[in-house]
Amino acid sequence: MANNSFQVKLPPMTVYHLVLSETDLTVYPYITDLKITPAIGYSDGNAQFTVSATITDSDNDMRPPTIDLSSVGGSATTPLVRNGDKYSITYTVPANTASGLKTFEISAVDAAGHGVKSNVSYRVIRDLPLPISGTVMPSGQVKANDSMTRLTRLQVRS
Ligand SMILES: [Ca+2]
Repeated sequence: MANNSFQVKLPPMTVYHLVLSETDLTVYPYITDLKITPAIGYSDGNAQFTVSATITDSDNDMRPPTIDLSSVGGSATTPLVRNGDKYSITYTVPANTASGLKTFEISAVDAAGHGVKSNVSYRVIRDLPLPISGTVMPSGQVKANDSMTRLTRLQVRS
């Protein structure tokens, strides 16, 4: 040991528990600016969202980061698309996805087994189409046949 420095050579794909100083933590992958846009959408098969983040690793041994999209019918290890330090994925929510709040976990691991995870949430709303059948009234208005809808009057223009 010279100049307070030392080297630890670790085999890849092995998780080690090391006591690290604060300085050594910079060798871990690091996620910032994580966001999802938009954060809400219908399950009508047309809704898209984009997850983006800045992910860095100071000693450049990070493996490709992934996102778990299994709660919306995607792969649990969907790769993020890289553009420099920026990573993103645009995904279309499949039709008939169960409504509710979904959590997507972004995961970045490096060759030494140092890992970091971070979450974003997305709310899926079930699409309830309005009934389109109705009765044309003498006044020219349309009265919807479905009593469940609040659309009870609709002006018909020629
Ligand atoms: Ca690293």
